[in-house]
Amino acid sequence: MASNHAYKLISSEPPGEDSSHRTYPRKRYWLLGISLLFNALSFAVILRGSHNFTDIFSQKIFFGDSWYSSLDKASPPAPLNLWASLTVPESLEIAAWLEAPERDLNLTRVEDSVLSDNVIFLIEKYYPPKEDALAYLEDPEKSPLPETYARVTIHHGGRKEPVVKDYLVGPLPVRAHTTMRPLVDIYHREDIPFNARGLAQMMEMPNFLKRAVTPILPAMEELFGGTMRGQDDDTLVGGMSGPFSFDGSFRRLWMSWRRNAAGSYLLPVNFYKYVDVSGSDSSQWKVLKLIYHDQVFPSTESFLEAFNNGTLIRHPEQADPNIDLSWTERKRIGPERDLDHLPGPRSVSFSGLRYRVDRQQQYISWMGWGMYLGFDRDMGLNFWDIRFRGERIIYQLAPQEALAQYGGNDPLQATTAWMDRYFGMGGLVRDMIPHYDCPQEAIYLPATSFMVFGNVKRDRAICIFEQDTGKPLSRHSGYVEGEFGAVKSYVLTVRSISTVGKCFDYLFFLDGTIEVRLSASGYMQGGYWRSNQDGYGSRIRDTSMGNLHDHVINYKVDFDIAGTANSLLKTTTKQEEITHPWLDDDWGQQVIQQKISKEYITNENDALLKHPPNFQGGYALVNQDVTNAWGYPRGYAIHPGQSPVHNTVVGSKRLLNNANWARYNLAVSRRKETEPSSSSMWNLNLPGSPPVDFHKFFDGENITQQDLVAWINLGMHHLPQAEDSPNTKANIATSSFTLTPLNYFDHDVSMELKNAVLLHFPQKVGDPFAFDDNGVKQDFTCLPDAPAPFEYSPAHWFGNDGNPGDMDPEDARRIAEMYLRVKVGA
Ligand SMILES: [Cu+2]
Repeated sequence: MASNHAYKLISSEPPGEDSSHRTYPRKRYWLLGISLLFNALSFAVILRGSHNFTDIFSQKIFFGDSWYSSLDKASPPAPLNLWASLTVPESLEIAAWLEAPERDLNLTRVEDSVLSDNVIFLIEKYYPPKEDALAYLEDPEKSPLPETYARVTIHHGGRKEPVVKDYLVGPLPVRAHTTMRPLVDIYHREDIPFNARGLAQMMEMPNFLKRAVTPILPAMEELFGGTMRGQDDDTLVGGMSGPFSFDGSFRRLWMSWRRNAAGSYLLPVNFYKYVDVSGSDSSQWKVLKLIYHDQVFPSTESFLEAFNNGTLIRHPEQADPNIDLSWTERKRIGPERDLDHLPGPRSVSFSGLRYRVDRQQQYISWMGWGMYLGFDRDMGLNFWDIRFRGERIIYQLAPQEALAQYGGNDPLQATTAWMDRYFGMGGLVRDMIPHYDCPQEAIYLPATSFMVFGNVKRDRAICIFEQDTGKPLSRHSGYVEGEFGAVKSYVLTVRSISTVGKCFDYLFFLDGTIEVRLSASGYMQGGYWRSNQDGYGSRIRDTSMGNLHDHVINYKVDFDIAGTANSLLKTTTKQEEITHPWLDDDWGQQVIQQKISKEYITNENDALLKHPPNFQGGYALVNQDVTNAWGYPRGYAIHPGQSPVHNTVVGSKRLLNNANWARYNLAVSRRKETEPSSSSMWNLNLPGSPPVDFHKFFDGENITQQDLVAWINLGMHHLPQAEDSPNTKANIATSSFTLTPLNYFDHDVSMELKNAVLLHFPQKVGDPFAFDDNGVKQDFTCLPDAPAPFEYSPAHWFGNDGNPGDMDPEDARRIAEMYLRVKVGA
């Protein structure tokens, strides 16, 4: 059996969760505090009289983002966030309970394990039943606190028939009647085949590659002018494609060799291997096929034979060890632009931040909005109990899955259909780069998620900021008193960035509108350019191309419009030709115009939906039993935003039944505790028999006045182009949908905002307009304090022994890049 590298954390501080929050040494904190206090006192002198000094001081205006506690605390409707991640001590306690001999699980700590051991893959909060949660939110004092449960995933590699199992452990904290039972009722199959498992033993693949590559090392070094000997300066690395399996009966994948430089994803060398990595004994893993520049070899031996006897058609241009790879770097290039040596504008909340955050409970409120934040390993940031002006609109808003299906004229691209949930979009959330990822004055919130080697805590996992949208929310010019004015438009953004650069944005507007937006950036997964790749993407360098692919991202929106009983309203506009007797004028009696028709979709099976052609009409969730003042059912409409696409490809074996949600723009189903998500982390590797088959949610049930969930997609048909090099740009690779009140109110509620102006026409010709700004003066001034110095720190790891420590950078890279960049084992 291959030896396994142990991921031991390098201990940095004594145990204790809170001790590692700080990124500044304590002494520097004090100095910073004293200097800021002095600044604040100085500024107090020049502040306008209308400013209450303590108000200013209590906000964050003068301080960098470490001073969260200065932000005014929000008041959540119930004191406890039911969806908060488990704390490090909580997950350690569960791990200890699982490891106890009486559980009989025969567990090995993952850092000391091989594939044939039983290991804990995941320990995570299991969200409480909605009924219990709603009762608690309704009356937190009298209602019992819902019991806490954890979901635990164990890789039973030690069994004769290795298998992956999910368990429900609880109630928590661990006590006498805490039990564990298989968690099966949320899946469409009993067990997860071992071949579909997540990545736990990170060194198995590098060690296998070492074995696989050793016989052909001289050939590869000659053909590619590179090395892959398991050294720090290796110039070639492997990269895999998914899925790894169809139904769990095997685990096989295509791998590509790439230059080990910045953006290796764009630097393939046109050499591929199909490898069998099935089962729990990695000594049995083998290479099944090799392809060098379209020459197919059924074994390593036959490849070597061709290499040695001269029948291999070589491409010597690749053997040059000095190929210029600098174009994939992100270093600045090109001419300077006028005035670009100056920093651009940044927004400053001169009057203090206008939102409130309960950092402990992760609750945010702003301008009538309120919401709890949750965070999980699979998909990261999610939202609970989203209320506007005191009423719940959405019980849960959560991303579900992100697929990327590729095309190409090579074995890797033609077979890739990633589903990112597998890798753990939450676990792979990156600390924001302050000022560059979010505005300078953004508030950052931490998130903790379990990532096989322990808990990873990121101090800047989530950012929150309010911005002026730069245009009015509503306005009208006019001459009659009361009609000339404008309401300013502000938006609160809550953001998290996952993997290499997927920016998940949730924007809250003053009129009750929510925009869900995803912007993607980072390096593409590119292929080796040859003329026979035409039609599958674009050449972006001498031998590099970007390959055609579709992104589709699915979100769960558990609406509660004026209660949980909701219906799906379809609105269509159509052209009509109509005659009226009163139209007997110069134009004739016939008029051609458009007309609205509305119908309720009553059966779930009819609720797998596409946006209507030309976007004529749309869909909304409404409560038929609760109407607004004008007799319309109160509702929220789902508007397509930018690039509202569904997946182009239907029927591919690699996405046969594991991403059926991607066939539509949106779908609406009855909400069930047994259908918490449209996907699972194992769906990637089980397209033929997925743990969650979305189509099974749609079983003919009536959806009239029921608790409904809208599953909404956004995405992008990514036709790469030269400007995707080195990175895809977030302005173009953006997709969104909007949820907006539809007769939910009796009028536009943003008219209640005081950040508005009403202009009065002058009495006398030539006089300036009089105005009413509701007393909200725009002339707050002060010199904002210099932003905190730029600093960026690695995530905090808490090992499975509970001790905090630093991750060796190479281990951190390995965990972050998983199968996307695999260096040969040492
Ligand atoms: Cu893309």
